[in-house]
Amino acid sequence: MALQAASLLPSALSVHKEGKPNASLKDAGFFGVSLSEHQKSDLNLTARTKREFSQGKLSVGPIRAQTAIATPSVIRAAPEGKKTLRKGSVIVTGASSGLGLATAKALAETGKWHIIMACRDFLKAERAAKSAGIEKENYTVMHLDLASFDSVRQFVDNFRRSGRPLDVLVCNAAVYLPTAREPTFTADGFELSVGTNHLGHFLLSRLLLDDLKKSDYPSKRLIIVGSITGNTNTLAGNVPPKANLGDLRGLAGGLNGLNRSTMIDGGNFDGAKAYKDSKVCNMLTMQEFHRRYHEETGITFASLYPGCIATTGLFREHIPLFRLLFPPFQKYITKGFVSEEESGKRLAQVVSDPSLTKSGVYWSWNKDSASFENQLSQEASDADKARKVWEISEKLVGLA
Ligand code: NDP
Ligand code: PMR
Repeated sequence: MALQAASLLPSALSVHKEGKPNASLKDAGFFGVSLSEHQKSDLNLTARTKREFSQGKLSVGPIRAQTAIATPSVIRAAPEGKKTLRKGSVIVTGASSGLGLATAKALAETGKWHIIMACRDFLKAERAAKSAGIEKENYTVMHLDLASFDSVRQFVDNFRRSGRPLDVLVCNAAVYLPTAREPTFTADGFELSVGTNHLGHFLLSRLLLDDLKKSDYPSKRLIIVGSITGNTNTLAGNVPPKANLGDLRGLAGGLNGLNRSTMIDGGNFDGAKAYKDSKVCNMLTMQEFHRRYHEETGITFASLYPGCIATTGLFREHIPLFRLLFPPFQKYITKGFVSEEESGKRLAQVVSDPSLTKSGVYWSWNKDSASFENQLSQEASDADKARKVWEISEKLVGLA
């Protein structure tokens, strides 16, 4: 157990790569929090009743992947005169693996959704869709590299040219670089984790908001995947290095590492912290969208923590020992583990469940896999910070 605990600690708690110490103990405060206390506060909240998805029969024939076809308007008269609903059209970023792929699969299996898999590696995504058994008429792969604003704009153009409506956008893709000693950068010169996870998605969702507004689907949604590790009101969020955006001086400085810091709070580069900070930005952005646009557009804005999906590619940059021990640690010790399949069902619920239409919510699931509205940490629910992150981000992505 001593070995397990040590090897599961983050870089700040002495992770070794190639035999070299990575960093020293910075903060051991989280050891004071008992797991049962945490689980009580994080998992035992009111369970929402899951209702059956009941949107009626489909009226649209198969749509071939890669083809540009205008989708018919939402309600059509079926031959027998009943009103039926067309397939929903959902973009999922990072659908080539993990949560994104599992969500695409879960949605495709309902037969009610056409999934646009927005991925940086076209062939990987095609292969992933095939091996997950997603039927060809239920998905289209479109190229999107969130680490390049040009690519984001190009994706939006291509998507519009496809003639498909946009009913739901899921900002899911992310990178996590816990062992990086030096920062790496996006095409536009921003630290890679915040640049991809937050800024790329910020530009994408701002540009696609107009498309969502035009949708005539009964429930239009914009979902940005968050995480427990960005929330310092949880045990997981207290594992160092903790998320902290500070006064946003690094973000305002452009995160370029030349004359400015690569970290949002202006501190020294730390890959694990950069990821957690990016998740705080994701959760703040969702709330700022809600405040600015929910009433006017009727769009549901939501975020979620899908559970600890300890087997995904997110941990590919971590040391092998971590990748080996992390799943059993989460399964048997924290009990926060969820399978990719289960996490996909959860996100698919946020996409399509008629009972999850409330906007501005950060969804989580309890032990019985029932969804509930979770509490965000103080920082992740700070309205003033959300506005500032929004205003700085729109300058950085060239929208202001
Ligand atoms: P994966 O690594 O399996 O999936 C991440 C996806 O993002 C991959 O498809 C990856 O593409 C894609 N991606 C990475 N960079 C880019 C880019 N520049 N442009 C386009 N796509 C990109 O990880 P998960 O499935 O675990 O992560 C999905 C989401 O879930 C993330 O937002 C993560 O923060 C969140 N999450 C995960 C948890 C977990 O325990 N795993 C817990 C809480 C939240 P490629 O396949 O080409 O690498
Ligand atoms: Mg965590 C209930 C306790 C709990 C939960 C639900 C998670 C989820 N983690 C918990 C506890 C702990 N973790 C404890 C006590 C430790 C110290 C041994 C610990 C360590 C740890 C590390 C080193 N945990 C991690 C890491 C990572 O590198 C992961 C990370 O932070 O990625 C950013 C991680 C995670 N723990 C989680 C979840 C969901 C992650 C994945 C991160 C995410 O996507 O947000």
